Amino acid sequence: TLMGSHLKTPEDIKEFPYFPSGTTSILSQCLTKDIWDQLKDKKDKHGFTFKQAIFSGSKWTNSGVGVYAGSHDSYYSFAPFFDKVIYKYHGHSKTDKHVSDMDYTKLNCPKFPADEDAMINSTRIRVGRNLADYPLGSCVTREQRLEVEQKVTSALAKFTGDLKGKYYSLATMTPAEKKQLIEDHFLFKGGDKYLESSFLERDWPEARGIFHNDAKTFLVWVNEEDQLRIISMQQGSDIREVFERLSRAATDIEKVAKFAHDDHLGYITSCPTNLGTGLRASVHIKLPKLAKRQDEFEAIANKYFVQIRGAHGEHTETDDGVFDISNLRRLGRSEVDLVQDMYNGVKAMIKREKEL
Ligand code: ADP
Ligand code: DAR
Ligand code: MG
Repeated sequence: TLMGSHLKTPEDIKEFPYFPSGTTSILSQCLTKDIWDQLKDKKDKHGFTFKQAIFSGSKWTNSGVGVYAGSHDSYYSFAPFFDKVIYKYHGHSKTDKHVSDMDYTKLNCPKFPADEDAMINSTRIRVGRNLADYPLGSCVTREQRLEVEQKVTSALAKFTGDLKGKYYSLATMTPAEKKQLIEDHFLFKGGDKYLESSFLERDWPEARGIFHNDAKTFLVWVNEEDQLRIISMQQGSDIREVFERLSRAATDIEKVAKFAHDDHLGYITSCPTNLGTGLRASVHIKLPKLAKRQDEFEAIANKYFVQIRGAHGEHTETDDGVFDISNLRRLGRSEVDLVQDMYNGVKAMIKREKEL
């Protein structure tokens, strides 16, 4: 499909962006002429422009969403637009409140029986967080990004027990070390064109890195799409153990770092799809029979509000019948509810797979 890929910078968006017929991005569904006229020359309080916010989806018209905020204030300076995006993706209206709850004892996720456990390679739960006193990744200066790295890594250096670990800067890591960490699904990939066109890859790889404990069951990505991605993961299907470790780690970090947050949007993130909890809980699961029945596979995903991704993450195709199944919802429901969403969706897929 014809993309807006001729656009080199946000200022190249001279008039209402061109979306080819068949474009389905949330940007194309929410940007109306009058919103364009209202916001086209507007900036948020950090100087982040509306055109910067919509540049990714204007350039890559095949985006699913296509918009990124430059700061907490973007969501309010560009409210006529972001309110529609947030309602479209989350069903969360202007007056709705977000209440978090990371109490893992409330989970109703009985252990998978042996035959189902055998289908699940690994479990991972992550939350996105950003520091309250800085703009978001799309708008930070080089100096600010280095300060964020310094604050986050010095907080993590104090962790003890099973959360004790080490920080590995992307700038000093060898290509072989980086390749291994990515192949083992521990480290983010660079060169994502959507992130690149949202200004999140500026000065790459400076001030980016990964903290992890020796067991690589607790990891923190620094300055990828969000300033922190706090991750708990392990082989197997013990969702409760993974969630317990994540809620403990996120709570410990929040004792020493103030996260951007408000009672309407919850935790503030670069992409509006991650607002609220910033939580994505996933399993890597083998579903070879469902893989051959895409319609049925997607029908179950839709019914249970779960998303199907490839085994190497977003925008990747799955290679060997292994799928990344995760909660779709992020905002307006608690972290416990969303882990429960993933569990319920996975149980429904397993049930169907076993019948085929
Ligand atoms: P996120 O939304 O957390 O950034 P991505 O889709 O960008 O997730 O993928 C990030 C990395 O996490 C990829 O390497 C992906 O393979 C890995 N990953 C996601 N879920 C799991 C899982 N359940 N087990 C192992 N690795 C996972
Ligand atoms: N490339 C963006 C991704 C949207 C949701 N995923 C995130 N935030 N990683 C798109 O609009 O498709
Ligand atoms: Mg990602």
